[in-house]
Amino acid sequence: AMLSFERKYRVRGGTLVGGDLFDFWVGPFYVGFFGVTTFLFATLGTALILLGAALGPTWNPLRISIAPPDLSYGLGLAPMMEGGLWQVITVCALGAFVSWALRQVEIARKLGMGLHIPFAFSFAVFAYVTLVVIRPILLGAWGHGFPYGILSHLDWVSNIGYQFLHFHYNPAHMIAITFFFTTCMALAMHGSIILSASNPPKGEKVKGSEHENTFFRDIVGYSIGTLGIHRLGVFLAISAAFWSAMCIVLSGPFWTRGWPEWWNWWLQFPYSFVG
Ligand code: BCL
Ligand code: UQ1
Repeated sequence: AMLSFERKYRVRGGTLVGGDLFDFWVGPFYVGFFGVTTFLFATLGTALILLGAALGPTWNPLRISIAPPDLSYGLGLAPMMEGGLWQVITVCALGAFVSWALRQVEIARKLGMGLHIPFAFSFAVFAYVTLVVIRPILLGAWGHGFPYGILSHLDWVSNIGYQFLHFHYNPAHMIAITFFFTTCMALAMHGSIILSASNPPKGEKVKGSEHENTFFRDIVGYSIGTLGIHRLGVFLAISAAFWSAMCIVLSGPFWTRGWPEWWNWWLQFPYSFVG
């Protein structure tokens, strides 16, 4: 069944590719040219992961892993069972993520909305592209991508981390983590203020933005406002993904020693703040 407002918004147009050809819905889902390409890339990619699992040594979901080619293949194509599967799956993933972003663009255009959602999602895609395309190209081998598997990708993160001795000293990693944590704090504050304003004690009226503003002014002397908190939230979240991409692209292509050593400039500063 269609919700009462859904019919009103099932309007033609806004498409980037295909004109009216794919401008229709299947159940609640808008299709569009990029709905078709998302579906095809995602289905093929998933099927190839299952194929890789079937040809691999285990069906244990934690242990299934599809590895990139050996470093000796450089930036060339590898045989299917030697990392070629990983290469095709990566193309499928990129195709699906980019298609998804473009489907967001088409729906936003159809509804006469801003492009904030595809803009923000692009930063997550950019972080993935940095891991499996940009950094491997800068280092000269697809083998620098991460393996597709639950435990195997954790092992990759750990190994790359220790290659740089102590990844916590990577300044961009510090910034990324700070943005992730601040994003959580901002959403916890926002979610809880909205729920508290809309759930007054029995018999009292629901509270609005003046109460929300007053709460934050009383407790921290400042309220960013009901529109402002959403601007802050999207900025924090986008920054988390952006600085994640920075922290890993720096590691190898632009800094090859341990990250603790990067701080030598600070330890050798000619004066001290603490005597
Ligand atoms: Mg670290 C990376 C936090 C300790 C080594 N580390 C990261 C970052 C993040 C982080 C900043 C990963 C997020 C990211 O990239 O998002 N690390 C972090 C924290 C600690 C930490 C909080 C901690 O100790 C408290 N890290 C360590 C230790 C090192 C270490 C010290 C290991 C020993 N860390 C590394 C290495 C890396 C990180 C190496 C990285 O490579 C990684 C990073 O920065 O990567 C960029 C970005 C988001 C994405 C990439 C996701 C993209 C999603 C795509 C677009 C869509 C997927 C759709 C999906 C398939 C569909 C699902 C369908 C469902 C049905 C819905
Ligand atoms: C806030 O000031 C505000 O405006 C009233 C919100 O909107 C409902 C919020 O959700 C939050 C969390 C704040 C407080 C934010 C800061 C940076 C003080």
